Amino acid sequence: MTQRGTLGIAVVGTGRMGADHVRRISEVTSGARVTAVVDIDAERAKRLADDIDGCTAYTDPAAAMAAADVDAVLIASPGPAHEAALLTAFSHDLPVLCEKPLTPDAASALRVLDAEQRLGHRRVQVGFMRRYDVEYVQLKALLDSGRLGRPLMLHNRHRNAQSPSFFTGDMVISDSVVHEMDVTRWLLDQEITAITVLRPRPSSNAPEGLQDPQFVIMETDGGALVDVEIFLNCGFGYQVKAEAVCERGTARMGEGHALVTETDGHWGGTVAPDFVVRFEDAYDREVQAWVDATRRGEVTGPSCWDGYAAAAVAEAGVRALAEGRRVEVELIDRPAFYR
Ligand code: ISE
Repeated sequence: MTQRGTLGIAVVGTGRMGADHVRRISEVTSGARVTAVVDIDAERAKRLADDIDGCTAYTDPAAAMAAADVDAVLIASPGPAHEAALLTAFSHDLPVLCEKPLTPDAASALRVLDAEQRLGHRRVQVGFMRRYDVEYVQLKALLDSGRLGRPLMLHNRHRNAQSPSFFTGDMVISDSVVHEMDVTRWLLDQEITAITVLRPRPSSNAPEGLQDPQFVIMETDGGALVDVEIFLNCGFGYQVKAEAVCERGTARMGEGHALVTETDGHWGGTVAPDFVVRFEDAYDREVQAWVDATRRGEVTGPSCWDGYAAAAVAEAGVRALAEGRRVEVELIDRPAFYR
């Protein structure tokens, strides 16, 4: 711990998400400060560090994690780099908040699971931030109450204004729909057993060769059906909506009932431009919960098991997209360590 018991955090990856977490920890989160930023782009890391007292810029995650003023690690680098960063954090027995996906596929996620179990205690909270979104928390509380009866179906719509230039059809599943995979498991407390991906004619606004939108259907071990419209080039903004259809009623979230204006014969509201804006409050709550738990010597929130389970579903989804068929999800038995 640095001065006054404040958690010194190394942020690995200073792209859109990592830079926003640096801002969040520096300006919003209590009980923590950024003492290291890491990026292969040395200039970008230095520009961030120069604006923060006592913060050092690194290009090597291992060097940052060995620093005396680093007590915890927030991994916000691209998914394929997560396994190495996690294993390095484990070698220093550091607590980690790892942005989703834990890793892009089941095999690498299992290597992380095995390494964490060898430590003998949980070290990772996975960055499935929708579990901290107020509307999703209310939806889960309602479903858990039983007031609507058994959930039969979930209808999801997940829209981005524009996909990043590097995005592939597989990433639509493994980097975007992975949120609905986790939130389905969390809302229903069930595992996903099979996945099908349907391919509408791509939007003319999607980059050449990108299958966008896609329509995903998932089946759960509790007999529920979950569908996801994933549309990453909708053009008008960032929207995440969900509707639970239960035996005795329905519940919807994400309808955007924030500020509604009426003027000049028109009425309406606004649509967030991207996920950093739409889920700002959820990210704030997620990171504060991680810092508070870490300072208590605890690990809470989504575990490596949740990261592995989502990776296994995503891997099956990528196959379903490629092969045009329903693919069953293969999961190992859940270790007692994660029960
Ligand atoms: C991004 O990484 C996210 O996590 C967003 O929530 C998602 O909407 C976006 O499609 C992903 O690329």
